[in-house]
Amino acid sequence: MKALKESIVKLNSEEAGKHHKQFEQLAENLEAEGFNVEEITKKIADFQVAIPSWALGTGGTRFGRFPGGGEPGNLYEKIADVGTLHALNKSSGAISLHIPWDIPDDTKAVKELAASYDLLFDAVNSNTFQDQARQNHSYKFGSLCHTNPAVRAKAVEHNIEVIKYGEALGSKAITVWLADGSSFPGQHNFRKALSHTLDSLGKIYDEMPEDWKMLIEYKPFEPNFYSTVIPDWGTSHLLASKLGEKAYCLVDLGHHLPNTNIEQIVATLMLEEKLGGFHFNDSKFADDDLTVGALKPYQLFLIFNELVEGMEDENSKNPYPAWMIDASHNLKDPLEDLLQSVEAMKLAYARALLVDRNELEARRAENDVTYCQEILQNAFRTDVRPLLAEARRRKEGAIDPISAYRKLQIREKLIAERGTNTLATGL
Ligand SMILES: [Mn+2]
Repeated sequence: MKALKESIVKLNSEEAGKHHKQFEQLAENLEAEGFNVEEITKKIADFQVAIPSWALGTGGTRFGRFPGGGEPGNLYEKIADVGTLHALNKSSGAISLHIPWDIPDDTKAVKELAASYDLLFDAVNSNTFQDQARQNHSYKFGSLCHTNPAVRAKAVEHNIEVIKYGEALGSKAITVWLADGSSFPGQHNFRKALSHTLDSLGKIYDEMPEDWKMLIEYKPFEPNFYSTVIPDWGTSHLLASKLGEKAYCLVDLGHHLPNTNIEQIVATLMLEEKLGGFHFNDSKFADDDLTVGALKPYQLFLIFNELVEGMEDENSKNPYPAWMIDASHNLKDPLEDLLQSVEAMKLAYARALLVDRNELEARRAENDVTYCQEILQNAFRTDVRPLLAEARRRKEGAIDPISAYRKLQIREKLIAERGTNTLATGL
């Protein structure tokens, strides 16, 4: 890791001249518009996104999987990969574990290794959407909602076990995503399915440490195609409200029907102080799990605009949300893809910081619709890449992470070390 850091600093010195010119120009323009460039650069530098342990290998589709070489074969190698990302972009300082794909067999060693890369453990994720080997009760027809109390008890027990793993690593939240639902009309008693789910979540909630959060994810369809037990933010909010103050909603960008106004959902949940977490990805048709910002960067900006508005509201008690990437890709090098995703999020965040909120409110009060749009689009159209590069450079991250990744031949080195036939656990 020390060698990687030195190589990055060396590459930066080669690119410094061009970078400084671009940064100085942008900083001058922004200062002239009244922005505090130092403050904004610091906010960008502090922004951290959790990397999920399942995103470090090549993703598959239901038709097949084409793994690349040098994939991490165990949790220790996954942590090393997140460490590499963090060294390059200085914004991937946390890892989100999925249990049971990545069970920490030796929590002390896992924690120490993560700390050596300056990584924390973010929310842990349970899995009741697959049966594990030798499982005595099947989740085929649901987990926390199941008609059979023994299956529900098994799913509750699994979630409590995930919390225990998380506690040992220093996590502070559990994310619950359920595949529970029905694929045919008549299959579910909707009222019973929801009330069983609430009851099961309550049992998990009661086992959470005092300083933990439960993040409840929603999704309108898939893998079930007629109904899901938690289809939308309203149902997630209903459950979180009934469970108590440690339960929050989690928004996954891919878990909405086409054209849903996600930024408005963000605003509503923050107003209610119930937005606990965020899963970032992008999509064209459904839960495509494509690289963040690959298709709809303006929507991403509008979402960050609401997030920044909520986060900067001093009267709001909404916690600082847990950010995580939730993407799975089958074509690109997973590490390059993650660098692109984190970059897209930071671009949207930085642009949202350039929205003049006082001016926007003043124009809104006058119903100056044209100028309201101008304010947002001026921020969106600002090329903030030099700000991001400067934030990274100051922390000895790479001015250009993708270019550094290629120049330093990181994938080639991983293949030499791990071989071409490795297969990461996950989907
Ligand atoms: Mn998700």
